[in-house]
Amino acid sequence: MTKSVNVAIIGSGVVGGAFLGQLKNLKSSIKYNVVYLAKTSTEALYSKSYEPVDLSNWSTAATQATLSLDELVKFLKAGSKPSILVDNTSSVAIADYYPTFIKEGISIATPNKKAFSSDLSVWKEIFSNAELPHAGLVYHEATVGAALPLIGPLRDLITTGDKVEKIEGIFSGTLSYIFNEFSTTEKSDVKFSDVVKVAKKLGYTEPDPRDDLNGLDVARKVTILARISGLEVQSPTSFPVDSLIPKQLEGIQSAAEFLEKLPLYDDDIQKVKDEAFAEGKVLRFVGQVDLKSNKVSVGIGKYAFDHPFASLKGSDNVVSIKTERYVNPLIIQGAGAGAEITAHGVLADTIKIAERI
Ligand code: NHO
Repeated sequence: MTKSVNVAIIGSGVVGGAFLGQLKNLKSSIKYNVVYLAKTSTEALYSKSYEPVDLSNWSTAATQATLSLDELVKFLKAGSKPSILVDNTSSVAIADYYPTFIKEGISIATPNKKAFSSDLSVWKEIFSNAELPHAGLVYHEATVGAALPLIGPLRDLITTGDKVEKIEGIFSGTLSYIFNEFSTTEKSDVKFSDVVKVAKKLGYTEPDPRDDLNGLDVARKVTILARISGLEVQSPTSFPVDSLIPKQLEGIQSAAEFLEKLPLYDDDIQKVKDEAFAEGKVLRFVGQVDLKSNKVSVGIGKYAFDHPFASLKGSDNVVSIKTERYVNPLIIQGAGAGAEITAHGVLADTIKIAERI
């Protein structure tokens, strides 16, 4: 008999839309019944009889009001099949509900970093609930490097007894692009503010580039990797994070005014770049977890021209994991951003769950 699972999907934005496209074309021996699709926080597609949503016309089909999270748990539990919740939003409210879903036996696949990188108590509740009998499974590979294999391999190393010593990497596709263009192994006078503007124009930044430049996204990713490695990081603001937003521009209201004034501070970062260049080094925006000194940090680092971080291209991520076994660090590199790439990370997690439940 064909195995089948019920899937509830929340969010149909950049990643959610790509996820639905990939799920529609998935060739699998398991049948994925999308029994609930919340397109937005107010509109959903589902039927009381658990009739699967038609993925060929989800964007135009008539919707009804979304279920509350409590109602969604009840709806999924009353279905006759094991259930997977795919959260393709960045909602804190949904993230805060993960412990309940898991305790109720509903598994989760998500690229939403909020639950895993906010207060440590949420992390602990999620993973202690996951140990309960009949609990749901939790997969969140796409919360760190889009679909780059980071969380899975890291957990495998730790489960099999390896000890992580240091993780260091370029975790932001946006900041990877900005620094790869700004600080090169060839002498260049390209201005930081100009690179930020081009990155925005190419759609590499968040709508407000300050959400990339403040380093918080990287801090969240580093928090997740640190916690998996055994470091009890309280929150993504509990360790030093160097923001790239000049102090004097911190109080500015609009993104447009920020971009207009950013050139006034080009000389400061240019000086740091020139000093690094004179030492044969480039600047990169990195996150570090040092398990020997129990320190976590995010900020600008200097790397020799022949270091793997110096030759990065485009918006790629690169992560170096040094462990007792990997004396020469394990280097994982590749695209760390983009809708299709992120969506396939979430779908691969959904498949792993479906195979196990
Ligand atoms: P959108 O496009 O804003 O979509 C969110 C959708 O959720 C919207 O349709 C909204 O209406 C819906 N929604 C919100 N609350 C809801 C609720 N309560 N009920 C129902 N629907 C609700 O956001 P994205 O871009 O699709 O992102 C979705 C999640 O994936 C976020 O948690 C985000 O952090 C994560 N994510 C996105 C990307 C990406 O490519 N956009 C990446 C990683 C993770 O690797 C990607 C990347 O670019 C990383 C980063 N920018 C970098 O490294 O530079």
